[in-house]
Amino acid sequence: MNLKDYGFPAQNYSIDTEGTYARVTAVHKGNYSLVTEYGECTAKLKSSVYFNNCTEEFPTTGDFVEIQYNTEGESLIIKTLKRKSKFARNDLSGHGSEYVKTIKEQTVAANFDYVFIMQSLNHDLNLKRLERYLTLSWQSGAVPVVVLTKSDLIEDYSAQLASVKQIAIGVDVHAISAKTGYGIDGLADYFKKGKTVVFLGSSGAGKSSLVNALAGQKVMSVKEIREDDSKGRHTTTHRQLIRLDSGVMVIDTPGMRELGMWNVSEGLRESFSDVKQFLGRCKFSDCKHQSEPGCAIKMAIEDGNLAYERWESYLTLKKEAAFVDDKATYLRSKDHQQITMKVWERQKSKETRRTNDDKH
Ligand SMILES: Nc1nc2c(ncn2[C@@H]2O[C@H](COP(=O)(O)OP(=O)(O)OP(=O)(O)O)[C@@H](O)[C@H]2O)c(=O)[nH]1
Ligand SMILES: [Mg+2]
Repeated sequence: MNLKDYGFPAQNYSIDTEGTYARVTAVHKGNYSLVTEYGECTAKLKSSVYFNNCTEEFPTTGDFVEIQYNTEGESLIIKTLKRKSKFARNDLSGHGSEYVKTIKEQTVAANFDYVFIMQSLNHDLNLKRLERYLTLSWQSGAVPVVVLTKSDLIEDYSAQLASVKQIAIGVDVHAISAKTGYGIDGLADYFKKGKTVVFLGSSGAGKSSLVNALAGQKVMSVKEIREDDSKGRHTTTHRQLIRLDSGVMVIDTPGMRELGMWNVSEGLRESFSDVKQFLGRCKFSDCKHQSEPGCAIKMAIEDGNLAYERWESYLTLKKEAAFVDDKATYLRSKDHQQITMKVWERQKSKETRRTNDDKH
């Protein structure tokens, strides 16, 4: 097997490396599934690199890594290679009321060329959620594409399409049906050999169904959505990189319940370019965009050049991102302090043991 077939940019890496290069196809609680030039294998992280020194970023699905290949058992991951893109969110799921605890970056996938933001045209369509996806996707370093699924269920979806196009500025929007195959040919430009596409969206949006339609066979499980509220059943439970016969890699992901902002300065600039064009144009440079005279934002809204909802969304996401950034910095320093304390404690108990041994 040649790792280049999995999108490995071999020209950027030395062939004299002591280790072997690999791509992460799935992560299962500390166990990594990889593809290497020798075929598929499983691996764990090398503790001295990932846990003791905390120098490397934890690998995620889609990452290229360097490993110590073991022909007889589990290999060891020794380095996470530089990413060309990553989708990171603040993982708010499963936390209590104390907001400070909810600051946790989750890197969903890495090294992809396109992010397919998937929402179904019937019950799942949600513009506020779409704005979140677009902001995080622009930040990822790859190109976002909106894919509206289940077109076969709606006779006329022109209104939905128009409202999505209004907020997905500079982004291609496609309506498709995995069931009938409608619109799938229109995605051909993204599915070029060697490219990687990550599928994101709520449970039940039809991500795995599109994987299967592209593969021409069942590679991922698909389950009916709940009839009472049309919610998905969280069928896909881990992120999986699949190489299609066409030489394209697809990363299927579980439906995400929460989509908290992380570092999104670039993402906000791109996804809210309609808002950004008015910023900095106010009469006063320190304008708070409240009741000051000559406020360009206020005038744009009054003149109908900017939708109020867009301004509101922009403020909400910006505020959330600033809060997260603040807390993340705080928690990082706290983590560092805790690690230092643990090392000291370990050293101290070692010294105490040695002193006691000397006494006996
Ligand atoms: N009518 C119709 N149903 C579809 C289409 N695509 C998916 N479905 C149905 O939607 C349901 C959920 O599809 P999945 O592909 O499992 O959705 P998913 O996004 O992978 O969901 P999770 O794995 O839970 O995140 C299944 O019952 C599919 O048959 C479509 O184009 N048309
Ligand atoms: Mg799925």
